Amino acid sequence: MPYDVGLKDEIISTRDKRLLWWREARFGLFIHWGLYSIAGGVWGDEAVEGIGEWIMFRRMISVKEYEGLAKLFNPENFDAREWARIAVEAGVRYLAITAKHHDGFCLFDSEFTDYNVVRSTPFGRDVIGEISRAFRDAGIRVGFYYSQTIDWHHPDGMGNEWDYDPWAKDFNRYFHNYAVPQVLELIKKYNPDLLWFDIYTPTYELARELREHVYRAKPHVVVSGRIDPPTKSFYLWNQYALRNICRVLPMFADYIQLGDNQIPGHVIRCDWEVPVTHNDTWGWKSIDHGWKAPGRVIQLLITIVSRGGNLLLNVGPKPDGKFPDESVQMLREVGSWLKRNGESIYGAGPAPLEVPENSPYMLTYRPGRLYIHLLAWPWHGTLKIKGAARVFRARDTKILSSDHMLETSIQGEDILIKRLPLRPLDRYVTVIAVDVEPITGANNA
Ligand code: FHN
Repeated sequence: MPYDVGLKDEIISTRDKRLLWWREARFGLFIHWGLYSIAGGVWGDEAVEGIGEWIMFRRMISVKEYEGLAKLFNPENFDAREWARIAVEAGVRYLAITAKHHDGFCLFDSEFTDYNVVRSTPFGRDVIGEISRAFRDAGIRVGFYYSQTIDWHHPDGMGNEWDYDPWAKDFNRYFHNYAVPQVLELIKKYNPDLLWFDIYTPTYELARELREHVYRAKPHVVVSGRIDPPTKSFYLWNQYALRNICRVLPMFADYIQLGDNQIPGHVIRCDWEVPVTHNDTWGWKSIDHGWKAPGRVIQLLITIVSRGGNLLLNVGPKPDGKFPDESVQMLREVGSWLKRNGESIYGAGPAPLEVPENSPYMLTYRPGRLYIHLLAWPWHGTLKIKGAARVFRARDTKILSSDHMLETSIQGEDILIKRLPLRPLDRYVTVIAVDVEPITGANNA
C-alpha cells in the first residue's frame, strides 16, 4: 500500500480530539473472558503454571482438543447489565474486553469464522453485542481487545507451531484476509470507542496499514499502544529510554502502553496507560488467590495518575459468567473511595512539583487545585510539602471528602499544612485539596 502522508498528518493532528474523553477518564476496566476461563488454569488434573489465558500455548493443546471447550461454554449466570452495574459502582469510565484473544475464539458473532460464541457454543448469544449495549447505556465507553498478531487457532496466525507447519504459514494472508476484516467488522457492528491491540504488529508497514484502516472506518476510535511495531519494547524496558519515551512513542497508536503491571518510577508527560492484574493472571484461574487488596489498588491508581497515566484494571470472570467475589468486593471499595475523592483522579494529572523519594504523600493536580494523597498519617498534626512554596501560593485548604478546613503557612521553600485531624478520615487514603495560585515564572517539574 503506498504511504499516504496526508492521512498520517490527519491521524496525528486529530489525536488530541480523540483522546479528550480518554484523558479525563483515568480509570478503565479490562476484562479477559473466553474459553480459557473454563479451563481455569487446570488441564486434565494438572495445575498449569503461568497466566490462565495462555494455557493452550503452555500445554501445546491441539486446536481440535481446545475447540472442545466451546461446547462447554454456557455461562448460566452471565448478565451484561449486572457487569455494567458493577463497573459503574467501581467508578471506571471505560471498558476493554477481549473480543478475540490469542486462542482465536471470538466473543462476537463474526462472519469470518464459525469459531465464535454465537455459532459454536450452546450459549449462542452475542456476548460482545450485549456488553456493548449494557455498558454504553450505563455511560461507560466501550473498547475491544483484539489480538491482531497471535492467533493459535488460525493456520496462518502467529504462535502455533505445534499444530501448524511454520513453513506453510502466510502471516500476511492472515493479517489482510482475516485480522483486518475482523477489526473492521467490530467497528461496523458495535461502534467501539477504543480498540486495544496486543503484543505488537510485526512490521511498520502492517501497523500503518491497520491504523489507516481503522481511521478510515471510524476516525474517532482511540487506538491503544500495542498496535506499534516490536521496537517499542526496546524503549519501554530500558529505564534510560523510558525517561525520554515521549520523543518516540506512540508511533501509530494514540497513546503509549506500558508493560503489564509496569509502574514507572517517575512522571511521564505524555499519554500512557498501564494494564494491571487483580491477582496474577488475566483470564480466570481457580488456583490463583494472589488478590490485591482494595487499598493497594487505590494506591496504584493514585500512583499512576500522579505520574500522568491511566489505570486499566483487569477482572477475569468465571466460567459461569460471574465476576470473582474478590473482584466485586475490591471494585466496590475502590468505587466508594472514588465517590469521596474522585475529583483528585478524574481529569487530574501530575503536579508541576517534584516529590522527593520516600515522601509520605503523592500529588495530583489540575489547574487551580493541588491534591495531596496521604500515605502515612502525620500524627503530630503538620505536613510539609517540600518545595511547594516555590511554585504555588496556597489559598483555601481542606480535607477533600469533608468540610474540614485546614491552615497553611510557608517555611522557606515548603508549604506547611496544619491542624490536621488526630487520625485519618478515610480508611484507605485521605486526600487534602489545596486551592493554589501558580507563582509566575516558577517551574519545578
Ligand atoms: O499475552 C497477553 C496476555 O495474555 C494479556 O492479554 C496481556 C494484557 O496486557 N497482554 C499480553 C501480554 O502482554
